Amino acid sequence: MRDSWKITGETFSNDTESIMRNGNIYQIANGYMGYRGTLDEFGAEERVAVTLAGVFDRVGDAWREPVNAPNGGFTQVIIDGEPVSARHTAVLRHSQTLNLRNASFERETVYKTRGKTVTIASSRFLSAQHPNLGVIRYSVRCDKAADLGISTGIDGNIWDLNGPHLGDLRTERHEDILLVSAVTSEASKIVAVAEGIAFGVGRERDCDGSLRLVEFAAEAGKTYSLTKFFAVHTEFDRIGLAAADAAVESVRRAKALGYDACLAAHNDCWAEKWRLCDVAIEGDEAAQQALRYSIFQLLIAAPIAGSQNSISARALSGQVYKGAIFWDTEMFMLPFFLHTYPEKAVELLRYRIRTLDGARRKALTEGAGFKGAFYAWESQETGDDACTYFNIGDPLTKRDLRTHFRDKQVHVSGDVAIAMWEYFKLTGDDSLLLQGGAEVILECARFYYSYAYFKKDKNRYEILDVIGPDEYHERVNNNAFTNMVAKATFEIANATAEYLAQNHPKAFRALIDKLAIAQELPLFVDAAKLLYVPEPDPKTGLIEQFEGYFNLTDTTIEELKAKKIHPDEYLGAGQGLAVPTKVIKQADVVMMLNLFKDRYSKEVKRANWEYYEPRTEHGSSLSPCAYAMLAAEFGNLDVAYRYFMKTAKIDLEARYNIYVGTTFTGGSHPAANGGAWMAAVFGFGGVSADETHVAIAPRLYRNWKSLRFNLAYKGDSFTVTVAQDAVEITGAAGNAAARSFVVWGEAAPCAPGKSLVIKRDKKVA
Ligand code: IFM
Repeated sequence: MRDSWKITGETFSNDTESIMRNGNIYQIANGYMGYRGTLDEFGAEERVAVTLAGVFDRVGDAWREPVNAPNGGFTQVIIDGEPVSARHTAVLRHSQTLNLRNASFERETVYKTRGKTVTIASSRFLSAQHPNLGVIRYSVRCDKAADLGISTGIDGNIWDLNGPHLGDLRTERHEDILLVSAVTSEASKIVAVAEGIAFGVGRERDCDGSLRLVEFAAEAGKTYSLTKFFAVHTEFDRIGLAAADAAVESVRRAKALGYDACLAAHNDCWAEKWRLCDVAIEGDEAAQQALRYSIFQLLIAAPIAGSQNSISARALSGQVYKGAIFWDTEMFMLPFFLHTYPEKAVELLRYRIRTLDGARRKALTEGAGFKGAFYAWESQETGDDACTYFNIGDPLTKRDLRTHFRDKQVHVSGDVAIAMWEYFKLTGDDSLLLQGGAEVILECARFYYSYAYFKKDKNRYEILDVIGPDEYHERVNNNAFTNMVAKATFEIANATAEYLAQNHPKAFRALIDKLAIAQELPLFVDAAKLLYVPEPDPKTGLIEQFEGYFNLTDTTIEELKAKKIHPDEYLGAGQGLAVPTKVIKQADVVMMLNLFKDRYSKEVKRANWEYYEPRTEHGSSLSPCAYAMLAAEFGNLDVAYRYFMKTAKIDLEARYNIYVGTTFTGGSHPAANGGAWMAAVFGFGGVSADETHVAIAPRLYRNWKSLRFNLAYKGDSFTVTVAQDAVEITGAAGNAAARSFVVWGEAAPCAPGKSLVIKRDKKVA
């Protein structure tokens, strides 16, 4: 039977690509750092990485990307003088497990070497309580007596995509604690890693600076266990102590506490995360495991408290996509946090507030220059855009292709504004608005007003020369998604102004003065009314993705792909094969219909789903969840399930292209993970919430007996269990007030500490 809390692999594949994909599947992280799912004895060649959240560096003209720290988790056994590694020692058996319950990674490998059988086992976790800390328990057993050496310490040989980011590596010893400190190339800031072990056996000597060698005569059949603590601190951490001292101190403290205490505290944190965020699917173990794994991916990447960091497009699995934050976060990941773990949603949103100045700089300097906040397509720690104008390499010519992701994908500002407002609507907490959120919203509206074009003869505003979510069609006019997002931004700006004027008049006046925006507010009201959004055709219900889309060549995805000359060839940009055709990269109109679901009828949703689905290549991992959610909404549950499983399994099975053009893109896909949660809860669970109530209109997949999830709403928490013919809602005892639920159209207020069951025939029990 499948254990949906564990991901287990029973073989070791000794090829670089499998090692790379497993590194993603089995990664652990704690919001501060990620540690790829590689074996203890592996190094840079096997793409070991300890990737640091929010710490960026640039070398020369290469792409800026997150910094990988020296690997404090390194350990290798040496038997009778020979180093043991799964790469070049005979592996008799191997298994590795990722425990989702507490984000720990275990491996056990049985080797045959020099006529002896050696078993190596280890278990590692990155503390959820003390995010700078990693803890490993490592053991070795040999069936015959042998001279064993354990080489353990900090591996300073780092895998980088565009490095080396760390220079001037220095090793020190602080009594029994090893310390490696290094300096980043761009900001000259210190990254320090300390490591200490608890192992009562053998003689210890330095072998290679940052590694120590413990030698002993091993008895036949006896297991020797070592505990290892490592800590990473950097000058980017904003703490009082110097990074090196802090790292040594963290290790010293953890050693004094011991493995069990560190693990117990870590486990408690994880128990709380799952209490808040788990979703249980009864009757479908494959779906259960895939969904839990997706949720796990979001939880390990979630920023640590107070960091004001966000989650990048490949989370903490490495340096892919420059470690940058895209619209992925607001549109695909944030809903999960907002509905289950709002304190993490706050960090994600604070990141956008923190980087508002970068968005302002981008507005001023991009193209002819605009006003307000033009959020970066690829945002790093300052909010300035990390995306280059030639962002994809052509594998055929090896030349970089001009892409317009950076200068024309303007919907990101509206995505941010919508996210900011969603937080306010669903939590009722206006503190974020007052602490910069309202400023973000007004500046985004200001940006769109300066970008929009007023077409006098049609008496409407238009948004010209953009890229919508579908990146294969660049520089298009009146993209439905973009226009709708811009319109919503104006509406939200107006609502924000109205809310603040009524409820916080002093703060409102101060903000208006600070931004000198008073004259512009009436223009936003006008724009909200007069901004053109392509309407569904009255006969077919179809919405044209952008002007002229319906005139493009109709072809199938298969026909198009058959024309490729190189497997990694990019289908968009300039002369890309998809450019003259109706083939789209990812959900675009369908994405809009999900985001603005209340504004369109079921018939329109179905018609557009059916039209765009065969034309969507799903060349982005963001795409399948949008098709899953919409199909669930209009009742095509089998198809919805297929797309749900596609999004939920992408990282579990690591089935994705690892090159786009010449760019390495292998890593995890937190947007798809967020999409899996949305497809389950919004799609099959039929949940949609606004400032007045939570609506639940379930359409459970036929193989599911029930779907149970938690919802955070207005500061209160609820557990919802959806069965085929009934919904049960339980309000936590500590809830502040009764909250309005509407189930299958029937009002069902849920009071603190109470449960209610609503039957499909609308009887409330
Ligand atoms: O944000 C996405 C985009 O929509 C498609 N290309 C990859 C980006 C990062 O996931």
